[in-house]
Amino acid sequence: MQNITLTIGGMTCQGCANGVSRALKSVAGVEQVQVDLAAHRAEVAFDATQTNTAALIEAVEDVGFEASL
Ligand code: 9UX
Repeated sequence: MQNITLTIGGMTCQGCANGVSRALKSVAGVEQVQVDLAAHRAEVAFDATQTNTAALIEAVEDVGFEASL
């Protein structure tokens, strides 16, 4: 298991945070997601044999937000 904290850009309400959470959870191998709207961060725990940081960033960007490590 690997844990990362992404900085998320563009979240302005809890709906945005829920959307980011859903997008991350939809990635195969993601085990746990905690999105903090106020802190503009998402903590993600995932199986590194199934996915990687680049794929997680892409999943967030695909739903209209920015993500960086
Ligand atoms: Mo809230 Mo976010 O109404 O795109 S869901 S601003």
